[in-house]
Amino acid sequence: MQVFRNVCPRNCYCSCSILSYVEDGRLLRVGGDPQHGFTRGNLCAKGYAYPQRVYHPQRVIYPLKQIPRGSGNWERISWEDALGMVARKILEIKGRYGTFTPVCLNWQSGNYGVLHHAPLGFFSALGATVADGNACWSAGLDALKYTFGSVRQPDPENMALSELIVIWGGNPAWTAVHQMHFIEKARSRGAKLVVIDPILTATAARADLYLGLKPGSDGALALGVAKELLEKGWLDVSYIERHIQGWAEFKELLASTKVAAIEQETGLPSEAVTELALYYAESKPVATWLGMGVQRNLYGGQNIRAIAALAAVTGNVGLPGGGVYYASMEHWSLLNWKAKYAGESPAAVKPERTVSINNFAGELQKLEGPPVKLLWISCRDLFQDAQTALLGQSLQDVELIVQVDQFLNRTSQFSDLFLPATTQFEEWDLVFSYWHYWVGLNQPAIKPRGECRSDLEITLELSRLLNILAPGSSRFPAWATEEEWLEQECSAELYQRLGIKDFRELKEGPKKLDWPRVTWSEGDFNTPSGKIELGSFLAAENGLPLLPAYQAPAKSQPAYPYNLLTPHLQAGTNSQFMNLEWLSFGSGQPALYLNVELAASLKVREGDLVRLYNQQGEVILPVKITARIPVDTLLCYEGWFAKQDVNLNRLIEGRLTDMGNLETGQKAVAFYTTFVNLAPL
Ligand SMILES: Nc1nc2c(c(=O)[nH]1)N[C@H]1C(S)=C(S)[C@@H](COP(=O)(O)OP(=O)(O)OC[C@H]3O[C@@H](n4cnc5c(=O)[nH]c(N)nc54)[C@H](O)[C@@H]3O)O[C@H]1N2
Ligand SMILES: Nc1nc2c(c(=O)[nH]1)N[C@H]1C(S)=C(S)[C@@H](COP(=O)(O)OP(=O)(O)OC[C@H]3O[C@@H](n4cnc5c(=O)[nH]c(N)nc54)[C@H](O)[C@@H]3O)O[C@H]1N2
Ligand code: SF4
Ligand SMILES: [Mo]
Repeated sequence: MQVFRNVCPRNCYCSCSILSYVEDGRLLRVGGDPQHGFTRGNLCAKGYAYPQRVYHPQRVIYPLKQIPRGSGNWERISWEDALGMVARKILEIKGRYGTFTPVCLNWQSGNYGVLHHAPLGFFSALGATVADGNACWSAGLDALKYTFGSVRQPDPENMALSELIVIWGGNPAWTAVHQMHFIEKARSRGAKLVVIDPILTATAARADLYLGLKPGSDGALALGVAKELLEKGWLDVSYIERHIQGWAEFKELLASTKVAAIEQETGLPSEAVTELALYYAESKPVATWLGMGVQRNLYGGQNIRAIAALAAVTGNVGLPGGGVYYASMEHWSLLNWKAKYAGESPAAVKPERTVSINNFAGELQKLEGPPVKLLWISCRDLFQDAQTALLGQSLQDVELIVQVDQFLNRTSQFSDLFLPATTQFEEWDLVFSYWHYWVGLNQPAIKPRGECRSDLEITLELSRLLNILAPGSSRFPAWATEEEWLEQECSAELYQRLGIKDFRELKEGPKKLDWPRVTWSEGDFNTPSGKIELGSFLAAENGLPLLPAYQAPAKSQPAYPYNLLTPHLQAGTNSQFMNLEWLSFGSGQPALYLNVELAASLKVREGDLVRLYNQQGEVILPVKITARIPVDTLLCYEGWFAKQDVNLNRLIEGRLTDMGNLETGQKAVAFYTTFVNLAPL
């Protein structure tokens, strides 16, 4: 038996290091890697199920052509014919329109490995249209940028040093499983855990204090707590005086905040506000964790600003065990990003035209200039977007649709060509985390199955073909192998901070970057004023409130009285994994969760089918009854359930959040500001 090192490249906080056990060229099983200090020898259930994914009978291992589109009639085709068809089409389009902008890339979160950014580099350098924006976190990124100047968080392993951990709109017991170790470590020393979430999640179930507020009302709660602390004289005045800009205005904002309005907005009694204020007052350091759930609401950005303000005025920024956690991307700058920028600098390789990744179907129809005629889809299931009901109409005039993936998914109905991608066990790659500082390597533990190729290899071959047919048309570098690319990706500083001289040394185990464990300890904020900006002129210039003022979320209308929440599921990662037998437990089946009282009033029983609908469309789901959600809120986990597909996102209207364009080019979709009605069938 040989043992190889791999990393899980999913869009997941943990980026686990994997030990892959191979016999006779076959991946027998995988295990956690004890050398990875963050995951400490553990994976999640999805991670342990990888062998089933690699050898899944439905995994596509040869290029396929669908004749005609939408028929499900897939025929095998050679790589040469498939990529030849794409290259000729790209050039024909250029000839017809005089520009490559009718060629479009839609790429997102299927695989965040460094080399998987290659399609971005290739299509940007070509002068094509590239879908930009980000489904996860745009509003929150902007909110933190306005407040602190940069999105920067402490080492998440430091959470073990906290006295109080307050999680706002995150469910790490499912979505960041290994962080729970550091939370429990803190608790074993007496720390307390507070969870603020409309749903009594698996994380909330462990909390010392759980506040089940109304969706979108976090800002009201945070301001209410700050007001209470101010009135009791429990704020950190010395920290405020040294580090905060806009304190006088913020104080006025608190003065004008009415307790009755907080109760009304959050649905929480004033005692809950007092209780949370007491937790903040009695503990230091406090770690504040901003989950992504908070900012998937219309005014999610403003709510994040208010929560960050609370962390600041209580003096919980810049000290070990304290700080604001959301995301960590600054260490990604240690990579050269050659794949992402086609071997050039970010400034030199800008897409000719962009289209929002959010509401992609709707945005395609609004695009100015030549329409999209060729669409390349990689690492994406378009049914994860909002406005999915428009997809058929928006894609019908696209003359060639190419999809690169491991499985035929919902998007495949629109694809003409399907190109089979390798898994992380069949390729070289480096994977960085957007949460912790460990870096790991993917090395080919097994040969690619069938004719699978990595996104980089496919991109390289397409580039080569284009340059044969029309010399000079593609600027994408011709460094041939994945290993050559990785050599180009690693900067000297990266090696130095990892304490290695060559990326191949990571075969011996993942390494942790030498990177600051505490953030903002020097008070060196990156804002224009150099302080924490509770009053942000930059925000005001961008048409946002100067202060983290609370903006009430959209309210339900009589026709659609229920707020539908569609958060992330336990047994999958977005659209991935639910086609594996091993993972059809727990949240692994589509269901609509109804509050027990609502179910009684509607005379609906467990397992009954209901029709869930709004002005966008409808879906039919079996009911599960629960006491864990409020009576006017409905819950259905997002994801793709291969056996019983539900086009859930046709219900997502695609209203935009208040922020997001500063950091990711596009405002995010307010996925959780969705209202529906339901009718028993
Ligand atoms: N209703 C609702 N919708 C949501 C959300 C929500 O909370 N509610 N969350 C949103 C969020 S945060 C996100 S990040 C998006 C995620 O949605 P997407 O960006 O579409 O990401 P995934 O579903 O993770 O993966 C997409 C595809 O990538 C494929 N893939 C995996 N590895 C590779 C590879 O190496 N190469 C290629 N070419 N393909 C690969 C997978 O098989 C899968 O089909 O969904 C969003 N949609
Ligand atoms: N198992 C698993 N892990 C994952 C993923 C997955 O799909 N499955 N996806 C990965 C990706 S791409 C992402 S973006 C992250 C997302 O992971 P998380 O950060 O945990 O975010 P969400 O699942 O979107 O939402 C978390 C919680 O926010 C709550 N919420 C909704 N609206 C509000 C609100 O207004 N206020 C408050 N306080 N809470 C609210 C929801 O009820 C939900 O319980 O997880 C990553 N990890
Ligand atoms: S999905 Fe997340 S927790 Fe699970 S193996 Fe992958 S990185 Fe680890
Ligand atoms: Mo995400």
